[in-house]
Amino acid sequence: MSSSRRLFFALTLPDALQQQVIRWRAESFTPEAGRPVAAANLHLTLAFLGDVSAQKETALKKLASRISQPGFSMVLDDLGHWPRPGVVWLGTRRAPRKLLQLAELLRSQAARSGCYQSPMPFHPHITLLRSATQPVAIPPATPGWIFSADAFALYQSVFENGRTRYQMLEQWPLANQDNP
Ligand code: 3AM
Repeated sequence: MSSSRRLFFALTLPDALQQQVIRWRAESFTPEAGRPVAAANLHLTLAFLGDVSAQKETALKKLASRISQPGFSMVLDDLGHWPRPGVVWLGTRRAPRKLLQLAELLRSQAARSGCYQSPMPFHPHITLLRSATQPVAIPPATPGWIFSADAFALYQSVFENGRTRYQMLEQWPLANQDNP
């Protein structure tokens, strides 16, 4: 019998950046704005995979291990609110081509492996607040952090005790880092 797990590929925020973002978030949004995503859950989704069987998970890990893409940096200088899913997010006005290529590669591999991929264009973002369905005062600017990505990871979304926790299952390096 095979079990399935809810999976996605994502970039992990380095610890120092994670801490800077949550400190700034606490000063920048009121508690009414939405429910803060736990620091350890902050990530940039590259490809959502949905419920994946153990067999398909093994195949996806094999494909991921063969990816040879370069690392990249991006400036986190964009903020937005999507009232429909109720999400306040942090992103970039200039998505590096290498980020878009990595996401496209993972999404097309996922689609070929039978994971449904949304036809919506990829909008790289880090979800900061959830349940943000009411109008939110979005700060005019971010501190402009630099997010350097030197690896990508496969995560499992675990729902337990009324909470979602993202657990990293495996991580793969990106090749030599260069400029944004
Ligand atoms: O936190 P973000 O927005 O990056 O919204 C979910 C979260 O992304 C997204 O996958 C990430 C990990 O759960 N997600 C959840 N269900 C989804 C779906 N059906 C989805 N993305 C696309 N389609």
